[in-house]
Amino acid sequence: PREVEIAVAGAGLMGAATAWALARRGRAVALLERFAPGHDRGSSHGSARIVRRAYPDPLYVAMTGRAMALWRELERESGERLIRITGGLDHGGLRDPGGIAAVLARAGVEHELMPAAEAGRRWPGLRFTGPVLFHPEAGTVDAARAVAAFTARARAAGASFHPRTPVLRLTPYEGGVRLETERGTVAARRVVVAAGAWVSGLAGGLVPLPPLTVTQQQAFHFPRRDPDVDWPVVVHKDEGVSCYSLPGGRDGGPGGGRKVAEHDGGTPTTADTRSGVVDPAARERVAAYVREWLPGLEPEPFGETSCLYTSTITEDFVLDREGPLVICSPCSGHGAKFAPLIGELAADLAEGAPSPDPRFTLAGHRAAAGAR
Ligand code: PYC
Repeated sequence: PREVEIAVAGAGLMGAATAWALARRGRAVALLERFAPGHDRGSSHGSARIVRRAYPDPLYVAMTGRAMALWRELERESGERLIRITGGLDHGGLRDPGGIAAVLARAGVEHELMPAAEAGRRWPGLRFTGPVLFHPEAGTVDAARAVAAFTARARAAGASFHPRTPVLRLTPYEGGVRLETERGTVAARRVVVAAGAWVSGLAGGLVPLPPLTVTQQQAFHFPRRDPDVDWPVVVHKDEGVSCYSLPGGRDGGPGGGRKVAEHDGGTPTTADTRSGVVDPAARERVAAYVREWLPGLEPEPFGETSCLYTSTITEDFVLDREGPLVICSPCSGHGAKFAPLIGELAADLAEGAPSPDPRFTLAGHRAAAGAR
């Protein structure tokens, strides 16, 4: 078989970022993708994902800072504008804006906590009922362009890229892993499995993965009543509400409207059996949310799309190595903003470093699952 030092299975955001990180370090990398470059079957397509610093957990806040520096590096290297800063709003009792504000204060991240009435004055077109957290270092990342930029920079640094090359089986052996693909067999010293919803099929029989759920999520694009007015990205969580919204469309142009979706509320599925058909009940719930909470939008969506979440019970990432296999999935629906950092961390794991945090390890996830 053909030999490579490190193979990366999956060229979505995480896999392409990992290939970039490894190739920049001078590693011989092959990046394998089962579908066409930039396909829409997984979790990395479309133009808009949220980037934000606001997390209730200091570990993630610190990671957002490191990720943002790497996004800027990718922008500089690629000459592409990928990040659009809009600021971010967090509200709703279950989002606990005050608790997040305290975490941001300790981390030295600029923010403002304000009453609902003040937020309503500042951002007419959005509705609030409780305290609102604003932080300026939030916005959107263009996911599809980011995948293309990671892949192009990885190739420029020497990585080989193999789209339409499904990995059928991984077989670890002393000193490496054999990858059987639809286009032949590859031997690699290490394999990074960044396969998103395909992770169980590829690695489930080889490493003790924690319980994972795959859901098809649906997102909707609504017209803004005034195309000249848009708002920060919003995360809203309360009893019966778990929605986010952000400027949609490439570069936030007027045609993009606003993307609105539920974070919870996905339809359980699998990578290979998901329908891609948008759940009409989700469309109705999101339109009702828009009517109640986003009066600056027309409540009829003009576009809709679906993608996959692959989630752990705690929504912590899985980033660990077992023998020659690095597991760099899943990202539980909130990983896109971390992609260049996750690429660095997966590259570290492939080079022999330990997992960056016990919560991201396979054992940590199993313990968390057992404790529930
Ligand atoms: O990370 O903010 C986020 C997010 C919202 C919905 C999916 N991810």
